[in-house]
Amino acid sequence: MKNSKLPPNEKVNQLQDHTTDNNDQKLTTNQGLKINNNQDSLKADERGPSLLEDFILREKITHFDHERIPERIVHARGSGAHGVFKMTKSLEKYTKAKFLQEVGKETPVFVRFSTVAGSSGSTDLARDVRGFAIKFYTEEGNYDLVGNNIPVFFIQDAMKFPDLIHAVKPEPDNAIPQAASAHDTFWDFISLMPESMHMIMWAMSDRAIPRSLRMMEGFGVHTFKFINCEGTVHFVKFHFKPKLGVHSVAWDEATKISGKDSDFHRRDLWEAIENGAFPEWEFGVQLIPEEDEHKFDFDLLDPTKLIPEEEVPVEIVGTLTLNRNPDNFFAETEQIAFHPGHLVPGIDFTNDPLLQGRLFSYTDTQLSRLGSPNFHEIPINRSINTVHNNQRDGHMRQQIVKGKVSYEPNSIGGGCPFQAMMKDGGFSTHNERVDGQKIRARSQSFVDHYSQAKLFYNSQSGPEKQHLQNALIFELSKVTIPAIRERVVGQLAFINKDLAAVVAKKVGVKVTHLDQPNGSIPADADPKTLQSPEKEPATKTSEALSMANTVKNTIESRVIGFIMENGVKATDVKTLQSKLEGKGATVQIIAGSLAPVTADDGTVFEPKHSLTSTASVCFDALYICSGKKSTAQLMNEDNLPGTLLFVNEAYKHCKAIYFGQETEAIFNASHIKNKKHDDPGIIIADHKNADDAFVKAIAGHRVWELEKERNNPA
Ligand code: HDE
Repeated sequence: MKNSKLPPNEKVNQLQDHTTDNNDQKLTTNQGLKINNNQDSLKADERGPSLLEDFILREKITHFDHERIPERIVHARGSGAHGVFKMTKSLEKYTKAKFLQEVGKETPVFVRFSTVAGSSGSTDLARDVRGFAIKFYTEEGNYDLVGNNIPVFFIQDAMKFPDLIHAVKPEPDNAIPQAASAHDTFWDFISLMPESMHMIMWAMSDRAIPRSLRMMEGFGVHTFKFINCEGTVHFVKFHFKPKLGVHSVAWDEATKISGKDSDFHRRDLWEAIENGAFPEWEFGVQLIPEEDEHKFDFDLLDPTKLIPEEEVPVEIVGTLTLNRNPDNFFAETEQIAFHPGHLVPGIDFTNDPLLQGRLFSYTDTQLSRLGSPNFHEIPINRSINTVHNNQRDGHMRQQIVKGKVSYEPNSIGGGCPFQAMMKDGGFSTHNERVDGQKIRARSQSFVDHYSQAKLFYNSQSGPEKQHLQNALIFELSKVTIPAIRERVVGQLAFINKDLAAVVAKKVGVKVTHLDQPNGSIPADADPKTLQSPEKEPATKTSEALSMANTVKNTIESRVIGFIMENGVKATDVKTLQSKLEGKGATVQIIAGSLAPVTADDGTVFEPKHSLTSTASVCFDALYICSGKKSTAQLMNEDNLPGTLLFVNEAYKHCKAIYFGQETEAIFNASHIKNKKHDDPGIIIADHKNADDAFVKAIAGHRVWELEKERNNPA
C-alpha cells in the first residue's frame, strides 16, 4: 500500500491547500510570470557583461542566497513522518483532553526523530540519545510531546543545559569531533556531574545505536499531570513501545554504517513507509494518584529517575502509526516547531526544574531559527482548529484578520474573540498550591545519583552489560586527559565495582574512591543532607530496561540480502523469497555486479546491489543462495574478497546467515568453519525445516550471547 492511497485526515487536507504539484506546469518567477529562457542571463551582447536589469536572474540568485536557515542548536539531524494516533482504551477517568477520551478516536500527528549532538548533515548512527517529538493536531489545538528514546536525562535543572550541550558539541577551538561524545570536554563535564550517571548508563548502552527509528521506545521523560473534568489530578509518565521490539546494532557495525550509508535511519523510515510497512508503537501511561506523590524512593520531579514498571505498570491505551512520508523535507520536517508548552486542557506540567526551563526555551529558539513570531502559520505548524486572537503583524504574516479590532476588551467588535469558559474548552492551569521561599537550590530529594544507575546496569543481560562496558572503554579511550578518565572511573565505582575495574584497566587508570559524589550540591551543604552512594534502589532489577526482553516473534520489515551469481538455483530462491516476503520482510539481491543474474532454469534476477556497492552492515540477515555454479562464481578471484567480507562481517555482528545447497565452499572459506558450538543463527540447508529455522533466527534479531565465540573464530 503506497501512502498516497491513504484516506486523508484533517491535517493532510489542510496541508493540501499549501501544496504545489509542478506536473505539466510552465516555469514561472515568484510573481507568476512565465519564463522562456532558464539557461542564459541577460547580457549586453553574447560575450558581454550581465545586465543589472535582469530581474529574473536576480530573483533566482537572491532566493538561492537565502535558502538556508539556522539549524536547531540541538537535535539538528532529524527525520519525520505523518501518522495517526488512535485510542484503544479511554483515559476519560484521568484527563479531560478530548483526543484521549474515546476508544477509536483518531488524531493526526507528525513525528520527528533526531540525534542530539550532530549537525544536520551528520551520520544517523552516532552514539547519541534520539529525540522522539510528536505533534498531535487535536480539535482543541496542537499538543506537543517532545520526548526522547531514553526515559531519563543527564541533568536535573535547566540551568545546566547550555553547559551540557557546550560540553558535548564539537570543542570550540577546532570544532572536533562531529556528532560524538567521545572527547575531553564531554567527559570532563560528566566526571564532575554525578547526577548524569543514570543517563550515562543508558547512553553507553546499545539504546544509543538503534537498529532503526522504528525499533526504539519513546518517553515523555518528565512527569506530567492529567486533570479530569472533576479537577482530580494524576501524575503521568508517557511511553511508546515499538511493535517490532527494541533493537540495536553493534558498535562496530554502527561505525561502518556511518561510512556506507550515513542516512541509514532516514532511509529505513522512508522506505518502510513507502512499502506500506508502517512503523507502529503502543502508547502507554503510568498513572500515579496525586496523593501518592511521595510514595517513591525518589522524587517524581527529578528527570534523572524513572518509575520502574514493577512499581507502576504501564497501561497500554493507544497506538501511534506512521503512514505517510512528507512531501517536502524542508517545509515539513525542518520547519516543524515543537514546544513542551503546547498543551491542551487536561494535561499540565509539573514543577520538574528541567521541564520548567524548557518552557521558555522552545519558542525562543524558533524566533531565531524560523525568524518570526508567525512561525505558527507555517503549514506544518498550523493547528487544525482556527486561530482567533488579537496578535497582529510581524515578519511574514499570512493570516488576513478582518475588522477594526485588535484589542480586548472591545465593544466595536462585539467583544470578539471571547474568552472561553472552562466548560467550553478554555484552558486553565492546575490550581496547585505553592508555599515557599524564593531560593536558588536543589531539593534534597534529588540527591541520589547512583541507585537507579545500579538498577539499570543490574537489569541488563550479559551481552548488554558487555556492550555497555565496551562503549565506556571506547569513549574514555578518546579522552586525552588521564585525570578525567580517572574521575569517570571513580563515578562508575559507585555503580558497580567490577565495571569500574574493567574500564579502569583498559583506559590505563586506577580506581580511586571519590570523596565528594554529590556533584552540583554546594560544597557548604549540610553533610546530613547528602546521600550516600551506597543507597540501593527499592526495585533491584526491572525487566523493561533490558532490550533482550523485548524481542517479538516477527521478521516484518527486516531486510534480507540474497547473495547470488549466474547459475543460482531459482526454485530455492523463489521459495525462500516468497516465504520471507509473505511474512513482511524485504529481500534484496546482491551479486558480483549489477548485471542481471541468470538462474539455472533461465529465470533472470535483477541485483539491487553489487558486492562492492553495499555491505553486510546494511542487512539484517544473509542468504547465500543455492547452486554450485553460483558458488563458484562468488568465489572467483574478482568476487571472493567481497563474498567473504560479507559473510565474515555478518558473522561477527551476530546475524542470521543461511547457507543454501552447494555453498559449502563459501562456508569453508569463511570464519564460520571454525564454529565450535551450536549456533541458532547459522542455518545450513541440509534439513527440510531450514527455511523456518532461518525465519526464527531473523526474528531473534541477533545471537548476542554467542558474540565472544563469533568474534574469536580461530
Ligand atoms: Fe530539548 N530543545 N531542551 N530536550 N529537545 C530543543 O528546540 C532544551 C530536553 C528535545 O524534532 C530545541 O526547536 C532545553 C529534554 C527534542 O524539532 C531547544 C532543555 C528532552 C528536540 C531545546 C532541553 C528534550 C529538542 C532546539 C533543558 C527530552 C527536537 C530546537 C532545560 C524530554 C525537537 C528546538 C524537534 C529541541 C531546549 C532538554 C527533547 C533549544 C533548554 C529533557 C526531541 O529549544
